[in-house]
Amino acid sequence: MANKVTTINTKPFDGQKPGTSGLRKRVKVFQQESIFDAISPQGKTLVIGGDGRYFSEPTVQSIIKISAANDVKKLIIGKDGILSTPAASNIIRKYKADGGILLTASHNPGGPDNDFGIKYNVSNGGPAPENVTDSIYAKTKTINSYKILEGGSIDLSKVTSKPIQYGPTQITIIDSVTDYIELVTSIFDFDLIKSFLQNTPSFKVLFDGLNGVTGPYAKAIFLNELSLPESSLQNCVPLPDFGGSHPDPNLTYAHSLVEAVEKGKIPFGAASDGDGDRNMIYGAGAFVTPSDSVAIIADWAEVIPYFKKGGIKGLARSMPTSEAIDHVAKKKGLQVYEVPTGWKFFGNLMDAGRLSICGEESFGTGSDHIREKDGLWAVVAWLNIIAAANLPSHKHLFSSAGDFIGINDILQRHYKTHGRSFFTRYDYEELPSEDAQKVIDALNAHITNQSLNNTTHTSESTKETFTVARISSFTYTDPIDNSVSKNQGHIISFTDGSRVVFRLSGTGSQGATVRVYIEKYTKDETQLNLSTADGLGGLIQVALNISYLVEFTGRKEPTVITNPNM
Ligand code: G16
Repeated sequence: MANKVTTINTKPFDGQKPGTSGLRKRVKVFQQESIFDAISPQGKTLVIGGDGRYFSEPTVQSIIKISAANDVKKLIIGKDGILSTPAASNIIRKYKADGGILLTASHNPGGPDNDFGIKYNVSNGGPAPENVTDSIYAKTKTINSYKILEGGSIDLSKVTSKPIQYGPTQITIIDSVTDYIELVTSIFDFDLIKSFLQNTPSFKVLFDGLNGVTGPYAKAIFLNELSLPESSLQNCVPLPDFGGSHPDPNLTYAHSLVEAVEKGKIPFGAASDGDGDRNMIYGAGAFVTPSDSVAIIADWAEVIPYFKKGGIKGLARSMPTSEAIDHVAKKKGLQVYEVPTGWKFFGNLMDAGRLSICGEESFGTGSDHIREKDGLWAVVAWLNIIAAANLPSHKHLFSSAGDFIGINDILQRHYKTHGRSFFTRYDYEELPSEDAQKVIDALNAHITNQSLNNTTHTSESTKETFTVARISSFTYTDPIDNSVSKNQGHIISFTDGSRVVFRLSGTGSQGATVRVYIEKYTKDETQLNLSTADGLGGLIQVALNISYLVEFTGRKEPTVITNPNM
């Protein structure tokens, strides 16, 4: 079918450094040149998939040609070039591939004027660690040619019954959904969930795929496996531009879910992002912060067959994620790890058998069943927990008088047992890089001069005072391979245990994004039901005052607030 190798001249080009998770750029930038041959894939088996966003199909065809010219042994490609990020991680592991190329910019918008992205995952199924992304980046700075094998396009729309030979490369097109459903149904108690749903007709479920990749996976889980009606799904047709929306499951961008849940008073709503690794859990009047979500899943893990059988080896969170999971770990006598932002940092701990459940405040939750976060996994975990909470063996733990134990009952019980970490995140997106850097430079100066320690700050609005205990820059030493990751965010700790974290996002495609994470813990029963804004009180104001963020950036308001009013 194909045999002539052609060398295409190219030149090094700027700005190709992979961020927190892969390289994300405007489509127009990617159209200029290719970086694929930087990963040296000779003799390897690679999995190819992605969220099906605009520009995916031509990119898969390019990858096929470049792979064949580089003597890749085997390509396993999702039908239509589609594999959700968690499904791809599973395929890499299940079929013992050497790695995978995922064409996704995650939750970033898609379409000709929006973002495209490329991620390289390694043989454990997880995002490439920093030493690998650094070597890819180095290659982009010296590249002067790449090879392609001249040949026709492969029909990606048909699952192959036997591999297609393309030069030296065998190509298999697989169903995008089957293996993932097999995995998920082996993890959770689907019989229990199904029986709870059937016996509790007032417990309505709504899943919003935000027109991302999860639609077909959600259909298989909610309609086929759980026999829910079609009305329990919305926006479950994957679209190359996500229907013009921003496929990010948070209260700002997943308004289609929030509105439908509130209008229909739906007890259980959930959404996932463009590539299916993020999730949001939201029932009528009850929003679960991602930090609370992972803590609650960890607390209830024994009702999930996968953990009941395998045990819990350890817990983990990214540094800016609230310490809610730490309180669960303490009660259960489990080790909890604090890693930098980026799912890639959990991989070594999982591979070493030290970590079972982990999560990030950025709507990522997951476990060691794969090496990526997993949106639908988290949604089914919550259904499994709710179904178990409604069994007589657990129901007596709750004082609720309603028809069933729902999201809010579980949250309230959790806060009563473990205390509550009020948490929010302010994002200042698409800032000029120089302005964002001024914020970081000023924090660095405070570290150098130790000028913040023991200073007291008063919020103008609430008159509360907060005293700084210390300011530090987060450095992580991986306990498995001892690799060191520096400059992973600035932490200002206060004497009352509150924390404020500042960091630059590594996933934006335009300018710089400053994220401010604000956290305050309470065990005071009279405070547990406050709104996030009231729970955090004057701390937000104090964080902004200390950093001079408004003055340096000219932004009076953040672009996105996670968890604004709940
Ligand atoms: C990626 C990473 C996550 C990280 C998130 C936010 O998520 O996989 O681990 O928490 O980015 O990163 P940042 O704060 O640097 O923007 P995704 O869903 O975009 O792949």
